[in-house]
Amino acid sequence: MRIDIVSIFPDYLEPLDISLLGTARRNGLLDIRVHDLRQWTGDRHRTVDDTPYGGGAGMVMRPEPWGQALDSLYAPDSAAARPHLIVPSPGGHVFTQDIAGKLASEPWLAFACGRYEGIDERVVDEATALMPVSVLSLGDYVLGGGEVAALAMVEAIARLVPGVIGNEESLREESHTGGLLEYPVYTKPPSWRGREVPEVLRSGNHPEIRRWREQQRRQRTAERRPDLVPDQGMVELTGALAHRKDLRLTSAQPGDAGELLTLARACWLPEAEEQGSFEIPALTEDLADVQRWMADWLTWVVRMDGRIVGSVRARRAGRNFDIGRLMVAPDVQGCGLGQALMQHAERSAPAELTGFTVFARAHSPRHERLYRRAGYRVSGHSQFGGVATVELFKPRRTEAG
Ligand code: JFB
Repeated sequence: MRIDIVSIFPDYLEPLDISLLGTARRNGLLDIRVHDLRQWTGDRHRTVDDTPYGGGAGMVMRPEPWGQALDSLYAPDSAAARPHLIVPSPGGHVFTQDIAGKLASEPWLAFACGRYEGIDERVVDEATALMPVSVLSLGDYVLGGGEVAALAMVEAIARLVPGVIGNEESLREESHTGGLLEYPVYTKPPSWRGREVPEVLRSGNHPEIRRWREQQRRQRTAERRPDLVPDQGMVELTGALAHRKDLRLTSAQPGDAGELLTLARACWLPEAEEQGSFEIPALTEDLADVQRWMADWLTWVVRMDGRIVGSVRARRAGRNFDIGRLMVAPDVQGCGLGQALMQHAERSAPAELTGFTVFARAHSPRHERLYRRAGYRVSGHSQFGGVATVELFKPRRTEAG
């Protein structure tokens, strides 16, 4: 594979002489050529930057030297092969292992490393007319220029080129990671500074070791990279909302407590006004209360654009499933989300339970309608902090009907 890298700091790319890639270069597996952009300037001061049109801070890389660089890489009138140009940019598509794998099968790559505020946009437009171009970002943080990104991308790509890594076995293992983080690794000594290597790894029990490593990978991924866990705890919404691809029903996570508290305030403050009393547990509790009860209840949340717009909790109470804290954000009320959450809670009841119970404020036509429609009937009356409440019950419909 040939790789051309253009930069105003060619020394920045010197690490490519070391270790794995250095060896591959010396073996002739990689033909990496680093170029100083300034050789393609025409003026006495070898200027590569100028002030931005439209104003604003910083400088922008002039297009002319980049044009010369492109022309020298790829003769516009020849039918010869052309490189795939990669432009590192904080505004690019995020570079992934998938992209690295695709680029590893290209015979020729070129990297345009910018500095300052970036390169005049017309350079990318011009290059796109001449060759395949990918504008790629290393990740969501700000670097000072494209060189470090090019180093990282070249290393990730080149190690996938057949022969660059001596031991192809390690590549095969990586490709089998299935979107999970790797398990923790240990070597000798078995005890170091009072810290022991996990017993299971020294047991010689290989099925057991495999299970332990899988479990570590899942636990690590959930904890460190929840974004990698596809649709974590994702549950199907049913009924009227089944088609709503923008609503995501999942189990609540401990980190949701704050948002649930906020939603509770938004949902129950109008209730308090209606009943003329703030004596509503859902309204008076604090964050620690929410965190405490979340540990004892099954709680589900529905998200829309990342924000929690609905929630319900439930737990076993004798032979019944006690369902409560049904909440729907004020701006999403009236579309059937409350019903859908009730249904979901009911479906989640353990098989041996025979009925569902909910508590509600008495004399609230809105609640009565919602629960009657869902099949609940008043089964008892009580007082809660001077407020009349009702208990509602619904027998579980058996499979037989
Ligand atoms: C890449 C760069 C700059 C504009 C320009 C050229 N993940 C990444 N963060 N930053 C870069 C990157 C990648 N890939 C990156 C090329 C250039 C940053 N700069 C500096 C900073 C902020 N906004 C110039």
